[in-house]
Amino acid sequence: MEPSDLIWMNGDFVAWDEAKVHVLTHGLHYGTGVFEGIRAYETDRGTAIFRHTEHLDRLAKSAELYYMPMPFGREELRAATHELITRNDLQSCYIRPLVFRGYGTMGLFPLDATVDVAIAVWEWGAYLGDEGKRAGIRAKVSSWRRIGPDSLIPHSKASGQYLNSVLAKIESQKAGYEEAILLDHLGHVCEGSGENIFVVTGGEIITPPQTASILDGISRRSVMRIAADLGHTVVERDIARAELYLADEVFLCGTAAELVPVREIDDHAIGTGEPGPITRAVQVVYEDALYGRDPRYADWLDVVGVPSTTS
Ligand code: PPE
Repeated sequence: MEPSDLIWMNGDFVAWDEAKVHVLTHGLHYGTGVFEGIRAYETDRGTAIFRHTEHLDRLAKSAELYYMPMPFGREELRAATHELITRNDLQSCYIRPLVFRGYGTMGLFPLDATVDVAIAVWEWGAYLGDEGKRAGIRAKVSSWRRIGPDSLIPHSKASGQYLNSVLAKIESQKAGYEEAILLDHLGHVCEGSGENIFVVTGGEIITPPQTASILDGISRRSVMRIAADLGHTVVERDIARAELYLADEVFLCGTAAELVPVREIDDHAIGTGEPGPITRAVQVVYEDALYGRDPRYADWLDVVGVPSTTS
């Protein structure tokens, strides 16, 4: 993050230090924003954005769920992101588009407030550490339940909803663990504070279903496809808390975190206490897909500078 870097705001490229909002911005007070977390990797074909279309689709859906009209279309945001990465001279980066209710209206009825859009890009290392990706992390089941579908919208990647993740993350860090695992409103396993979760038992790969208040993760979908391509059975079903402790392997996945083995949960060693063979095998192919090394997943990459074929 250099002051010379640019940020895209409402159609303009502005200097990093000039990308400002008013203190009475609606989203700052009420969390009325939606966002995405996307990554671009250096590949043989050039800098490539992983599953860009799917992320931009989810951004639009997250906005729609909160009655927020998107002032820019998917193609405009895609082109802006390409130009931003090029102008900031980045070979790999994290990409953060944010759509939020802006300045000018206070109070809880937001439909008259403006909708602003910003995109920032920066270099962001391994979210749970390089060592975590290699050797696995220690996690704690949070005392905070994941937001329920009867109070907020788990399917929307909305800014205000992240207070839930923040509480869980603080609790786990203060207790000496690297990540929190949240249960859903019914007590079933849901996900990490910023990752989806997979459990491996008896050779079967299990992950919580859409009805378990998960974020419909794009890494999750990619991992499910890769695991199936490797010949594994992948099942979406509710998971009981004790199944975590009894599992042969557990891993988390998300854009920022990528694929991270979990070696211990609530002080129970998972399997042998080291990343298991299925986790490792899926992790290797997943990383190959991210870096464009596996031709089977070449169409998941949006190469920066290459025009869209969809419009
Ligand atoms: N659940 C939550 C709550 C979540 O925030 C993420 C992504 C996922 C699951 C995985 O979704 P996907 O990235 O589509 O596979 N979390 C983003 C934000 C992290 C942050 O600290 O900010 C991310 O990974 O970019």
